[in-house]
Amino acid sequence: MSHVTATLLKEKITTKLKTEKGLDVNDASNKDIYYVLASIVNDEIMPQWLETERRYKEKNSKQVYYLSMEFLIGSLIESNLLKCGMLDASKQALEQLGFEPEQIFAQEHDAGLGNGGLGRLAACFLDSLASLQYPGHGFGIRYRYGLFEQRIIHGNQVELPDYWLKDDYPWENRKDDEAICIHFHGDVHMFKKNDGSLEFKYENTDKVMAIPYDIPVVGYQNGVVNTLRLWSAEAFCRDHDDLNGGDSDFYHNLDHQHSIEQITGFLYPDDSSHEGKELRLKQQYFLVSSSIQNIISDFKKNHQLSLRRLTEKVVIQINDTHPSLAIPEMMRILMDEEHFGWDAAWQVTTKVFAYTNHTTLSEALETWPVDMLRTLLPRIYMIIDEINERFCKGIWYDHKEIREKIPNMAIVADERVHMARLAIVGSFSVNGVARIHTEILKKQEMKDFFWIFPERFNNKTNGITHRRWLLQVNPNLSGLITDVIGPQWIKRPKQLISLLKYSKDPSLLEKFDKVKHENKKALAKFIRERTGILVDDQSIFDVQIKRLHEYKRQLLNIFHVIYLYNELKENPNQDMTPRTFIFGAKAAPSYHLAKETIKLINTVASIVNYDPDIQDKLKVIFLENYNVSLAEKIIPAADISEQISTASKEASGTGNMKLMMNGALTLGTLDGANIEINDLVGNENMFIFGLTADEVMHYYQHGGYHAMDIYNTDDRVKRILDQLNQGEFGSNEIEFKDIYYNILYHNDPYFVLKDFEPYIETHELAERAYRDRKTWLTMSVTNIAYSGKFSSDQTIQEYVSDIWKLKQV
Ligand code: 26W
Repeated sequence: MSHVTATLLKEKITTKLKTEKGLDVNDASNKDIYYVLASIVNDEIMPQWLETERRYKEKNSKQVYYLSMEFLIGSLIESNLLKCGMLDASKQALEQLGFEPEQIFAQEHDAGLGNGGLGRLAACFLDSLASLQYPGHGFGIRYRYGLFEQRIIHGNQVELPDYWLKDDYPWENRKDDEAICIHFHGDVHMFKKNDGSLEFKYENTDKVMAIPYDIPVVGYQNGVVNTLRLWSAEAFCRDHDDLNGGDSDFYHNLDHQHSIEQITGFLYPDDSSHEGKELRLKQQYFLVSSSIQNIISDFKKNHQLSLRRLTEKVVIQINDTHPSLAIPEMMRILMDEEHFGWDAAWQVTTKVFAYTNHTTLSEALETWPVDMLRTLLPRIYMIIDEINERFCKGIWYDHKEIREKIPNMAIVADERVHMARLAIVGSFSVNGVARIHTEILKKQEMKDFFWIFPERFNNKTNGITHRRWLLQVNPNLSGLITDVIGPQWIKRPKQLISLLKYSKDPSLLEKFDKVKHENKKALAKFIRERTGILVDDQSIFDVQIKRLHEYKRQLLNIFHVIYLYNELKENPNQDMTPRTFIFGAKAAPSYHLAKETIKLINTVASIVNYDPDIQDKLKVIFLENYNVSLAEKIIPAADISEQISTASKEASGTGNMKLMMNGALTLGTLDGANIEINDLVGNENMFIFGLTADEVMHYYQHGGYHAMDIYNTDDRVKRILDQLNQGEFGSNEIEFKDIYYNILYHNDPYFVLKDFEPYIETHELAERAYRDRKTWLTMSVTNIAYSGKFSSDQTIQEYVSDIWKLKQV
C-alpha cells in the first residue's frame, strides 16, 4: 500500500472508528485513534504474513531460528507504518484530523522485553532478516512484566513494575491450537529393549503449557512478514479433572496455576551479571523446550525428510548461553522421542546450533549448580553429563598435549554446569560480536577451546537497523540525505558513503547544521517538559546512554563534569562553550555501586544546574527510564557520543553505531566496535583516548597500577575524591563513601583515575573542534557517510553467508 494517500487514510480512520468503535472522530481519544491506526496496519500486514508463510513452504526454504531470552523491540506502530509505506501519509492524515502524530504513537507501551544491547540486537536482526527477504524467525518469552520502569526519587533509582500488557497489545496473535507441553522435575526410568538399546521414560513430571503469541516482523516495503513467537506459561489442564477434588484442591490448584504462570512472569533485570536463581533456569528451559519441539514438528510437517536431514532445512542461533539448554533438549528429543542412537543424534545436533557470545566479563558467565539442574531437569542433566564425559574423554585420548587443561574445560566441574563450555562443544559456530572481542575470546577467554576447534570460531561485528535508527527516528536528516544522494541508501545503506563527496560543501554543511539544531531544539523542549530544566540548544549536547555499569564508566564522565564545575567556580568568567551533559541509564536493582553512581549524577545535577556562578555554561540532565523510545528522542540530537568503557570490557556496543549514524562524534576508548569505527573514519574524525585493551590486560596480569599515586599527584583528582569523601555532594557525609573507597582502596578496578587526564584533554580538543563549525560539520557528515557499514543488514548478510547459508526468498 505504498501509494496510500492521506485522504484515503483519513477515510479509513473515520470509517473504522464508526463501524468498530461506534465513535465519531471528534469524540475519539488518542488511544482510540492509536488502536484504529494499528488495526489499519494489521489489515495490510495479515495477508502478507499468510503469503510469506505459503511461499516459504512452497520453496521448501531453509530457515534460521533465533533463540533469545530477550527481544527489545520497543514500540511498533511507527516502524510498521514505515515498513508498509504508510508513515508519511498517516502523519498527514492524523494532523488533518486534528491529532498530533507523536502523541498517537506514544500511546503504545514499549515492549521492554530486554535489558540492553543483547536484546536490542535481536530486534535489529529480525528487522534485517525480513527486510532482506530471508526466512528467519525469533523465539522468545512473553514476559508479563518487562524491564522495570525507573523513577528517580530524591536522586535515587526506584524500580516500578512494567506492566506493559495493561492495555490490549494489538500486534500479538495468540495461537491456542499450537500450544506445547513442557515437563519439569519427575523421575526418569531406563529400560533395555529387545535389541539391546536403551529407552527412557519419564514419570510424575510437572507439566506446563507453552502458549505461543506471534508478532509479525515486517520487512521494509517488500511484502515479507516473518514471525517473532513469544511463549507464555499457563497451567496444563484446568478442566474438571483438576478441579473436582473439593475445596482444598480448588485452592491448591489456584496456587499451582499461579506458580506456573510465574515462569513467564517477569524479565530478570540483570545485565551482565549471573544470578543462579531457579526461576531463571525454569524460564530458560521453558523457552528452549517449547521452541525446539516447535522446530521439529514444523520440520516434520513441512518436509518429507528424515530428521537426520534436519540441518539441510534448519539452523538455530543461540543468543548468548541463556538458551544453550537447547543443545541437550535437541539430543533428548532425537533420542527419546525419535529413537536416534547417541552418535546419530549428536551428529545432527552439532551441525544445527551456532552460538554467539556477548561478553567476557567473568561475573556474567552462566554456571548452574548440578543439584538444581538435576532436580529440575533430570533427563537433561543425564544428557549433559554424558556430553561432558565424552568430551573429556575425547581430549584425554585425542589431545594429550592439553590433558592438564581438562578441569578448566569440563562442562561439569566443581559441582556446576558451565554453559559457555556446553554451548561451544555443542555448536558448529562460535562468534564474538566485534573484531577485538572475538580476538579476546580466541586468545584468552576461550583459548583452549580455540585450540581444539579453531574452525568454529568467527567474528560477526554487530549492527543496527538503519531503518529504525536513521530513517524513522530522524526524518529531518534522512530527508536531507535523500535530497543530496537520492533514496538508494535506504535499501543499500553502504551507499551513504556517497555523502563523502559533499562533506566539505558549505551550503550542504549549513543544511546539516540546521537539521541538527532543529533536533536539539526538539530535545530541549522535551527535557523542559520532563524535568522543568531549561537547556541551551546552542550548547554541546554530550550524551551517554546505556546500562549503568562500572566498566562503562559513567563515573569518569561525571568526574569530568565535577572538574569543569570546580574550574568554573574558581574562574566563573572563563571562556567555555556551554555544555549539556545528558545521561540515561538503568542500574540492576541489586547493583549498589551502579545505584550510587546514579545518585551522584543526580546530586551533581542538582548543584550545577542551579548555581548562579555557572551562568548556564553547564547543565547536567539525567533522563529517567531510559528505554528504546527515549533513545529515539535523544540520539538525533546528540553532538558527542560517550563510548568510554575500560578497554577490553565492552564486547561491541551498538549505541556507538546509532549515534554515529545520526552525526554525533564519538569520544571514546579503543574498545569494542569503536575500533572498527576508528578504522573507517580515522583519528581525525573521532576523539580517542585512554588505555588500550593490551595495556589494561597487562595491568590486570602483572599489576603496576596504583590509583593512590594518581590521587596524590593530580590535584584535580584529589579535589574531586575529597569532595566525595567529605560529603560536599551528599546530604550526609557517608553518601558517596563507597565510590571513594572503591577507587582508592580497591585500586580503581576500571581505571577511572588512570584515564582521567587523557579524558579531560580529549574533551578540551573536542570543545575546540566544536567551535570550528565547518570542520565539525565535515567530521559529522563523514561519520554518517561511513555508518552504512554498521547497518545490521551487513551483519545479517555475513551471518547468512558464513553460518546460516540461507537463500533469499
Ligand atoms: C545472566 C546474566 C546476563 C545477562 C545478560 C549476562 C550477560 C548478559 C548479556 C550478554 C549482556 C549484554 O547485553 N551484552 C552486550 O551485548 C551487546 C550486543 O552484542 C554488545 O554490543 C555489548 O557490548 C555487550 O555488553
